[in-house]
Amino acid sequence: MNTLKLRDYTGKALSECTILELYNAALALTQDACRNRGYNSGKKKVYYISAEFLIGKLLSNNLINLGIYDDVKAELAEAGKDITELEEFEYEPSLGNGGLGRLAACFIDSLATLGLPADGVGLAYHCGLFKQSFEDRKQHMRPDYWRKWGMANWMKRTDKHYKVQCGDLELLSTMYEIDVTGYGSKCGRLRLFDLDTVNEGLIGSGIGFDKKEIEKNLTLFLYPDDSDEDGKLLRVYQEYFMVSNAAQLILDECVERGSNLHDLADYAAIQINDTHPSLVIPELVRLLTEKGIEEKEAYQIVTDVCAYTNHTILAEALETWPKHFFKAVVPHLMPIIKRMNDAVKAKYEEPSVQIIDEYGNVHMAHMDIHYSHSVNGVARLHTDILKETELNNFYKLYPEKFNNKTNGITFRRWVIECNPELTELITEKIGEGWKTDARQLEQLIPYAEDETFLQCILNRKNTKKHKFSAWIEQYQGDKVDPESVYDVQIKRLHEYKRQQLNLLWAIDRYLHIKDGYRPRRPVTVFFGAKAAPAYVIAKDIIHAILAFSSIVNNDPEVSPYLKVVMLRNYNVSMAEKLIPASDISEQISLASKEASGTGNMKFMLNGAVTLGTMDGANVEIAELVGEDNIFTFGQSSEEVIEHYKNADYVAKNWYKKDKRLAAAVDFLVSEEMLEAGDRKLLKQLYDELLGKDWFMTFPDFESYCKTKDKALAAYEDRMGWAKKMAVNIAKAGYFSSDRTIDQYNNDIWHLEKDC
Ligand code: CBF
Repeated sequence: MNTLKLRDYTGKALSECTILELYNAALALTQDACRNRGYNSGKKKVYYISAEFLIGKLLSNNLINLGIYDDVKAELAEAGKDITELEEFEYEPSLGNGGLGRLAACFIDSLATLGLPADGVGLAYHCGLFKQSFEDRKQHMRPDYWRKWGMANWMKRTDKHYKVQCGDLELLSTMYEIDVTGYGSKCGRLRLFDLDTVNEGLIGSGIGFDKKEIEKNLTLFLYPDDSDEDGKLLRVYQEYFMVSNAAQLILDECVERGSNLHDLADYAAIQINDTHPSLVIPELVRLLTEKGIEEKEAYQIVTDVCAYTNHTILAEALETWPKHFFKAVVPHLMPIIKRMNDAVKAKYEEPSVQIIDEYGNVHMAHMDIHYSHSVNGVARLHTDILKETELNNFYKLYPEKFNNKTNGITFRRWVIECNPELTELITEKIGEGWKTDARQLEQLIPYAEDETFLQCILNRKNTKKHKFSAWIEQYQGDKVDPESVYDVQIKRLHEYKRQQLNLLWAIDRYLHIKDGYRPRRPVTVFFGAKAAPAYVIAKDIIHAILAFSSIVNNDPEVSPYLKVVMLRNYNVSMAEKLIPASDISEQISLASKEASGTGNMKFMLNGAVTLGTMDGANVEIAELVGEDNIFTFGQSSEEVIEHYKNADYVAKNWYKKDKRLAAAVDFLVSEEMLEAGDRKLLKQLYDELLGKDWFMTFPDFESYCKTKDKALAAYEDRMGWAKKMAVNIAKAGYFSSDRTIDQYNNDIWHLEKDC
């Protein structure tokens, strides 16, 4: 029973409190409730090391997990206060960027919920990614000072400090902790390291700062601009700082729990989330040998402890650092990495599997694979591609290490919290069980034939669409018709995700409407995306979307039928508002390139229907819902891989033979666009598409347009559409991160549950 009352934390009547006082009181209450629950513990613990934890706002999620949301809401209501005011007041932590970071956040929620002893380990960025605004229809970036108002109070400063030596530079860390509440369970922890000397005053205009001043800049930003050498070096400093702290913490804690270090694998599992934490491997070898363990044995211990998750096949994200970077930042690790490389070389001659290549570059993923006991991909197709193509030479050496762990999402945040309307409807039909056992959602299947239920689903979607429409108008002034189809693509801006394909469709529709076509129902195309600071074409795509939206939205002939909305500063909180309101989930990456996607799962769970390629986890979604309940199009991953192998794709040929496509592409540099936008940027994008189109937008254009037309037509059969929604919701249970984490535990970590 909850005995904690908000008024005990305010010192005065709630009705007299400011919003900040109420917020801080709710935060303190949450922390006490968490302490009362206690923390999952046990002999063996998993340390999930990640450069990102995109945790989203914390208050409501924590209150829900702790089972006290309704009590706090009622107490506030009694005092004439509305809990949504606190929710809106809360500032979203900026500790992550995209899918990988959001996945890490879902995982720590599930780890706590399942009673598994676990820590997330990362960095306490001051400004995280950046805050996006649009000026002159271009992306502008400002520091995101998220540790303000009450937010910093979520991070408890501890008295743990570690020395981290980087060449001549000695850094002293401080560890912070954020409680991670599980749903009806004990809690876990997110442990974030910072440097007291970091100085936000170093930030100049935009997000610029002196990249050489490591003591002052180390944890200012997540993924600082690495377009120059100093930026790249800074990333290596960050990565080493993160893992050295993690390694020291792990060894300390394991010894405290009784490990003699030879048996470290009985006390710790380390999950290396992508290659950013890979240096934990040589760092652990270094620390173990310092403590008297033979280097050869240290290799084995580290291999038994570490497991590596690959999140992408894109070369740019498979980190490779020149040897001289390591000599500058971690000279003491270089001899270890060299000896680890020699050990590999002695066993395997094949050049493509070496850790250090012939040019002296260190391949982080290669080190991970040789010195971990598990290598997993994040969706079935992705893992197959790793095994058969990208990492085939490694798979041949270590078939037993490779395994798949299809991603998942926490249903607490992605439906219970963000869509209480749908949650209530589901619970009314099938009871509470699905909240802890997501597979029970399947019990909804019979209701997909029940017209009353289907009407309820439509009504609740409608409520969410109206709410979002009101919110977006207030937030950025866009007027959106709730009767329009909400067609939504929200994710990082990357050419492989192909926001440009969606834009070309919108241009094509615009041209049709100008030609006199009058669609039966309007469509609103929503884009939400940040482009990495140094990613020029991604920024050009944002610019083209903004320029085009200004043309469409201001054209009285077109805007009753088509609107394009580019959301400013897209983040987790916005996704929580928009996903429940969405009709069509755009998952249109070039087949083979999206490792999994997790947005696709969130949309499905909230009754949006996927329009997507057979890529990443879309493949598994398609299998689960059946072809009547998803719209798929485009080249298969096999075809795409074949084209890359043969290097036979020529964009211009597609442009020449498809008039509709050519008209849409040409519109990018039309008079209207050049008036609305910047000639250089638009021309740059046009040239990129015609001259390269590396992610093969053109070959998929025709089938995309046809399939989208089919989806829009299907939308008009409201009962038919509601049935698709119901099946998607009912089949979403597989994508609970509780299932994913259970699989990690059963196959890789082998922890005992503390419950
Ligand atoms: O596995 C989580 C996600 O990671 C990425 O975002 C990544 O950063 N590599 C991938 O792009 C997604 O496909 C994947 O879902």
